[in-house]
Amino acid sequence: MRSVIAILVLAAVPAALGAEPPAVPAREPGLVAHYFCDSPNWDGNWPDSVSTPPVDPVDWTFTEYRYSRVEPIVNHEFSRRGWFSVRWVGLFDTAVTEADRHPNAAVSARIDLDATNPPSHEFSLRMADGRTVSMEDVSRSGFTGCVGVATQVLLSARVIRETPDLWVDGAPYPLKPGEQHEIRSAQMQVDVSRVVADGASTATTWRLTIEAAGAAMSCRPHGAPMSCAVGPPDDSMTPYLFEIHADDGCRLYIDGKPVIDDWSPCWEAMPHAMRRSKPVLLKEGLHEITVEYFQGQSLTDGDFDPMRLFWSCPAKDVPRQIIRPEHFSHLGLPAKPPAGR
Ligand SMILES: [Ca+2]
Repeated sequence: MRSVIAILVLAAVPAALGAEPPAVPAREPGLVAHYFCDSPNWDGNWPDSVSTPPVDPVDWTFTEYRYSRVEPIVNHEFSRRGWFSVRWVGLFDTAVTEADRHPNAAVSARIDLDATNPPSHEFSLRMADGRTVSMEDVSRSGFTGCVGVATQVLLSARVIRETPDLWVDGAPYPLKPGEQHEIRSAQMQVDVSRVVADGASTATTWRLTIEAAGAAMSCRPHGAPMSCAVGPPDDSMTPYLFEIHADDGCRLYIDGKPVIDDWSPCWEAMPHAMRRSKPVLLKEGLHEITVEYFQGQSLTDGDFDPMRLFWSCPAKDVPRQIIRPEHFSHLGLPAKPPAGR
């Protein structure tokens, strides 16, 4: 009872004196990025001639705090040689806007279709003139190819013969088994042409090329309704997907829980440089977010190493895209360097 009275008295003092209550820090746009300088060449444990270091990166990153600054998004091409680590911290707002639903991504693809697969809905083009082209058409003996403008492409990884060459906004986009991918655009140049045999195989192969300057890209588990990737077990929770394209290691935490954790060197051109989360169930609103990255060696001067944070939310019709700046905020730039996460 005494403590309750004390609280009541303390609460009444500011009003009695006419003082303002303690100000709640206002949210400001952007994330706070803390930069650390790591030991050059990790003290000799990762010489330039070696692709994979013989030591654990965790022991050589976040070693010397240098500075902090506010950054609007996580979308970098670090061009400096060097050894450094970055930790972005702040708040992430899951509320979706119309701008999220209609991004303009640059999509470029060259995909060899395996016509020996059974005809199915696993591949289809919807052309601007209303025609459709599916795997069934490609498999017909009289098919001569298709060139023109399409508005929609549906792809499943099961139609792919080789590792596809698919790029979205300059980053590789690996197609994974069990996922169906949709590319939408008002104007998308497509070309399905026969691949000239190299003598190693007599099988007929068709190559799909796609070029679109303004496209929306989304993916969902194969067979799921187009409007929802994963059925949320709780109506108040929505599944979100996160991806990081990084050379080298990266981590993502939301509300303190690991969502992506791959603290290993990785060349940007390798498919596994795109790290994908599992669906993350979140309530709509603000969440704490921490993103971490380390840059190990760049093999050449002037090399550009990416670190980009993407999201998608099929349940809210948000295709895969760099997370826009409207979703990030922070409560002020700290005066002191951070002491760990
Ligand atoms: Ca690197």
